Amino acid sequence: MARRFVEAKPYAWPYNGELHPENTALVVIDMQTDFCGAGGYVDAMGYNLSLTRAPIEPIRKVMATMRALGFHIMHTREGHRPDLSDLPANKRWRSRQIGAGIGDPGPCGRILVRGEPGWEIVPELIPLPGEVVIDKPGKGSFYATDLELILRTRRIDNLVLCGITTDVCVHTTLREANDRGFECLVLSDSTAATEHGNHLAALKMITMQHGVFGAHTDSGSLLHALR
Ligand code: C5J
Repeated sequence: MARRFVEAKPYAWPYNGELHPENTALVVIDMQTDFCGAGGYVDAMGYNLSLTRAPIEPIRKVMATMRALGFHIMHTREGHRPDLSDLPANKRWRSRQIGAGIGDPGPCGRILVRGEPGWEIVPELIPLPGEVVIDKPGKGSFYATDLELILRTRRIDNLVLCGITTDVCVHTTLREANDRGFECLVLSDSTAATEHGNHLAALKMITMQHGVFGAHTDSGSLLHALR
């Protein structure tokens, strides 16, 4: 098969040009109402929702194209069991200090609890039947989930990462994936942080050491390469 590269920083991605629907997954991280909807967790903390909502449209476009081309599409949701047995006490305590207690009631139901309205993926990015959805109790998508098993079983080498937030769940997942040998690309306009400076810093970190965690580009460059 012909080799194909995406223009990216700091190197044309993937490193070996082996970019195919069979070996590549789009991983859409935590695009839930709790992170980008009115009345959710991020809103309750007082952060600017326009930042975390900005990736919705670029992700929608990339997902539509990658679906049509037959790439693997995967979604993650951060959330806890209703009995909170998987919620570390320090995570709960910290969230309560900022007025958005995980497990406490809010306008979108109990914050970050599985099955509640706020925990659902936003309507624009609803998974299709059959797409993998990973429920995770932490920031990384590998910790305490079967994501790695699914990726290895499907022989997936490349991960295109997008979603919320650049500096927390996207970066944690990126680092977990990179250490496991997956070749990662972050879509810079399809991810956002609760502070724009953190978003920029998180992208810059990727480019150190000639791509210490992989590479980043925007959705337009990826779509151009897939044409
Ligand atoms: C956070 C996330 N920021 N999905 N979660 O708590 O990034």
